[in-house]
Amino acid sequence: VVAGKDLGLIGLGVMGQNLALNFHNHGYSIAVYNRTGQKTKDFVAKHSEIVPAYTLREFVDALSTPRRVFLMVTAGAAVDAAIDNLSGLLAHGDVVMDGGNSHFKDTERRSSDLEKRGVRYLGVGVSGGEDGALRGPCLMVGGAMEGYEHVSEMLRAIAAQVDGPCCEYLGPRGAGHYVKMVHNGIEYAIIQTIAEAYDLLTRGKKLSISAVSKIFKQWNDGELNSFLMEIATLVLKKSDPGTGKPLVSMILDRAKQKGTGKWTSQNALDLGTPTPTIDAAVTARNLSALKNERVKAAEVSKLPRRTSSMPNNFTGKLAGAVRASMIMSYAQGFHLMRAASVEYGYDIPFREVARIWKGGCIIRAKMLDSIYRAFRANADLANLMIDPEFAGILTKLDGKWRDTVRMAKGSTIPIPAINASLDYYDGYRSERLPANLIQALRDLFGAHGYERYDKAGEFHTDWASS
Ligand code: NBP
Repeated sequence: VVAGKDLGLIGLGVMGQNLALNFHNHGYSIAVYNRTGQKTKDFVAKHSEIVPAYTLREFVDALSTPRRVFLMVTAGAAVDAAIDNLSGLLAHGDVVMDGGNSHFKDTERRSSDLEKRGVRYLGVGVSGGEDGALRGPCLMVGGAMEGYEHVSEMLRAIAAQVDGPCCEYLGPRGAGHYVKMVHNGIEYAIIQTIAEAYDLLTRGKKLSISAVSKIFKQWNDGELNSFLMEIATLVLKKSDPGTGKPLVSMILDRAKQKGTGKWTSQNALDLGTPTPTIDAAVTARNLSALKNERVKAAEVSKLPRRTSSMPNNFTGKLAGAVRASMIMSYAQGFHLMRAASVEYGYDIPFREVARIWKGGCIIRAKMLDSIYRAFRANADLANLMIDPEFAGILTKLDGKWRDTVRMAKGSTIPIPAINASLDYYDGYRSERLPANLIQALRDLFGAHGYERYDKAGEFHTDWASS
């Protein structure tokens, strides 16, 4: 009798191939299937220890039962197609994992469909890109707990290891994909913040790109230590073989996106939770995409001559502003997850989210140690900025942050993320905001009523009468 394979993986794209190798390298036997059979042939020609299947029947028959199936296909219709083709071949108790960047609501729908047929479904957020997939990704798992128990050992084995495996069960149904979505929203916000720092240092302070790379390297050796800062230093160091110029200076300033940042902002609006730095980052990408319009507008409406020059101590101030904006990015992401945890009944363990984000994923950063401590001290922390450690850090950064925003405004260089972060910080800590006037205006034109400080209940005024 030939023993069934430990795991079956469907989808031999960039991520799927590397995950299959990662499972294999950790001692698990693997069968693979890909819609286009040639890709399977090419893959197993290089990796003969992995078992190919050319039909889904062959694939499911190759697996030990209850089966473990990992889908790594393009998010959206491809996941539904793969599940449709597979589900008739599965048995009660089998576990299906979706490792793609699926929208959490799709995962909710698929898990309820498959649970009805006795198949346990897990939405597994995978972060770390192709390198992470091979060497150790961060795995954010949501779905049926019984399903997780059947696969947790192998998922924890292939995950990055930083203070334990960077893999955790984060709640039922779409919880894992939800956390992955927010991870990507934070990623958008931090990338935008780093891009603004680069802009202020090159166009504002007129430093060379290689000088900025060195500054980023210093930052990365300190409190700003993070994967994104590290790769920013590498990117800025790279020269273009054709022109000899820094490669980044030859790259069109028009950013693309796959939508996970937008999903985060859309969901934050649905839940009524402010995520202004993430929203600003999504909007900045949309604005960058309007390259042709920007070029025309720059001809018609010239930006005023820059009046302020950046002082000598600007770089130190900017480091403070970048750190603060990064803290705000995490603060908004965790604040949003807290709202979602209640709204969708996920009961997300925030401390564990901070822990598993320390390794394998794109937003791994030194400050996650402090975030972990904050949620260990208070599992129900409303916002990172009221954690005593972060409150102290932000108080120290306040002056540098504000000076950076002021100087950027004088220089006409847009800093939507750093600016939105500061307004968020100030707004969240404002005991009083001008929403009293908003309430009064709504009551005047729409009789929407208002509440008062001195009396309980809803009030309405005939504003026109004297
Ligand atoms: P690729 O584009 O490299 O591969 C896509 C895979 O999906 C191929 O194996 C393709 O099969 C398969 N597929 C498609 Br398309 N339609 C299918 C269908 N109807 N039925 C079955 N299989 C189908 O993608 P990737 O970069 O490996 O990403 C896979 C997932 O992982 C995505 O959801 C992505 O968002 C997510 N992700 C990617 C990264 C990253 O850094 N790239 C990181 C984290 C998460 P074929 O060979 O027959 O076309």
